[in-house]
Amino acid sequence: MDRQSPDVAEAYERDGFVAPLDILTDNETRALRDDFEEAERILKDDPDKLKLLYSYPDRLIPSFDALLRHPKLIEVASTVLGPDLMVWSGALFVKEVRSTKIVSWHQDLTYWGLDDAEEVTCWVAISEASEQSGCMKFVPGSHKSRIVPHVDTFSENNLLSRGQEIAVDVNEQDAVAVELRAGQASMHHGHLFHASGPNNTDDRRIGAALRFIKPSMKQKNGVKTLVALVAGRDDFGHFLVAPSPRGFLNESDFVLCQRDADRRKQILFAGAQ
Ligand SMILES: O=C(O)CCC(=O)C(=O)O
Repeated sequence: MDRQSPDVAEAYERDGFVAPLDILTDNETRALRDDFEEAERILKDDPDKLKLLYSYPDRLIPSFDALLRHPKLIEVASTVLGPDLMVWSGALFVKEVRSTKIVSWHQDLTYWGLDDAEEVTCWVAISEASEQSGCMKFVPGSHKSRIVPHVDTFSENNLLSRGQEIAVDVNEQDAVAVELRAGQASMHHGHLFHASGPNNTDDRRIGAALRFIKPSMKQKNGVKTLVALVAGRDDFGHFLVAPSPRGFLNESDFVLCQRDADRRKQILFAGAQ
């Protein structure tokens, strides 16, 4: 889809998602993947730092910080949220070669502790996301329901933090598989029902889930989580605005990320058994 088309806003309003959006060149996509896989190699014997890398690639690798500010992403996110944009999280969802890992049906905003729904995810394919490799599936129009009840499964096979899943029936027949070539993106609403299946291919399926929010949002418990201010201004001071990474895998950036991860744990696991 042409990202400049007025249809973007219309399709988003109607379906709760828009895809595919052409965002990155092959070279830009390759450079991001190379940087991420180089960082993985460097951290392979340090599980704590590796975990932070998956959650905070944008705070630890300069090219991922630049991705949040990519003019094409800013343009599509602004279509929905306006000119002032923060990124609340830029975590990676990685499904290894022939991995059985899945993501169960859920609505993103269920457990993030935010006070409003002024949020949109731009999910950028760093490698191909096909039905075979476990691309996301969306239920068009489901964003119009408010948050429905979820149950925690804590299943080992689920990439979500609590293995949370929607407790009401989701009709798989209604779902649309959103296939993306590497470098393309989808955007989806924080109330949209979505899920993804296993990776049955010989390549890793790597996606960066960029959570754009309006600076007027806040955490309901008053905690200031770490965000990036990527366009316009912050007139509210509800979040801790992160500096750009001080280098590639900089030690003080790890400290910043670990502090934020500790704060977020209290939010993401609130009420869990
Ligand atoms: O990467 C996936 O398969 C799921 C990602 C997801 O649920 C999300 O970005 O909201």
